[in-house]
Amino acid sequence: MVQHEQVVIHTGRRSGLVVIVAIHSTVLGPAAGGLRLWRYRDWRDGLADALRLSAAMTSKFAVAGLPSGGGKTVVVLPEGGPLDPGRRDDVLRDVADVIASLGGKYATGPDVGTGPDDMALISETTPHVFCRPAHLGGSGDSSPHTAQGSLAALRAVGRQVHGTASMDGRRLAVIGLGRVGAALARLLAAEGAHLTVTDVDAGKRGVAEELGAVWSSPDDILGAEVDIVVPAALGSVLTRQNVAGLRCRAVVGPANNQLASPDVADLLHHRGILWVPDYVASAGGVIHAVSTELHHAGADEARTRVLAIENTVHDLLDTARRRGQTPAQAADALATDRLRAAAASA
Ligand code: PPY
Repeated sequence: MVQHEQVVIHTGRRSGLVVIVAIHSTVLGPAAGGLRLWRYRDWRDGLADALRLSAAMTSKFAVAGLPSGGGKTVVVLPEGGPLDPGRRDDVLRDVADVIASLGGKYATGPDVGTGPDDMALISETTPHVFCRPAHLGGSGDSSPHTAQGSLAALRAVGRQVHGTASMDGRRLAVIGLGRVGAALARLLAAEGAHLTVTDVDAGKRGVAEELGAVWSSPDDILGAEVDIVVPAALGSVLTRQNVAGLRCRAVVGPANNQLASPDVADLLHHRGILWVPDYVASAGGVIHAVSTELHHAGADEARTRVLAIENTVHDLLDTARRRGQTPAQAADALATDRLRAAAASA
């Protein structure tokens, strides 16, 4: 799956930073995928991230049944403190130039380190950008919808593992309290879930207190005795090594690229731990943005499409069980089928 149509590696003329746009596939339609501003030791690490994240976007759209392709943008930030605001604008304008040069083959959106205001700035240069603030005609912050979509995936898993979609009394460990993780933790707490939470930023302890959640350390939370572990932070949280220490029935959450390597899905399966592929559970944000901005769905219709993740996951788990596959294999097969069908009819 990791074979890309086009990858642009560009040094921004204003910022001097490396901008990488990876277009994995436009077989289903023009590519979309967020803009990640992140620190990497080497620009090649940023490239590796862009390649993996863009391939996951292709699968995300394919399984969601949306006619969009997979792409992603990564800006390699230098090590050190945060970008000052002037430098940030330079970076965003550099990114906007690259996107504009692609002529509509790829549109960006928010990802780790970016939000609606950044999208507004990019839209001064190119129309190929999702999730501008609502007052500028965009669909706004996608994170509440990503959280809703992950809750839908959790409900499908609840039905399968516990016989009920309700999160009331369910024990969950949420890893990461960024925009999506905190929104999801709030939804879960409101429904009566017992939460253990963590974040690399200890300043997020206040969120835990507010939700009546138990605070854990990022190192310990994977071993928490809970029903479901919910990855909601940066990728590669599940490794060959740490899967052995999990004490949960399932791992389901909105983080992208949760597995350090694809074979971790098999290790989880062998341990009897249900893993819903990240690109299925994290699709709520793009489903909402693309439905609203490209397909002109109203708020109710967009919400219905996000909540349909529950049925998508339910069907995937069902298919996997019938075929004796892991959910990852069933999801990959579904994505591959849809891409093949689209390529054949093109
Ligand atoms: C993702 O879902 O991983 C994204 O890249 C976010 C996103 C949201 C809206 C449009 C494009 C990308």
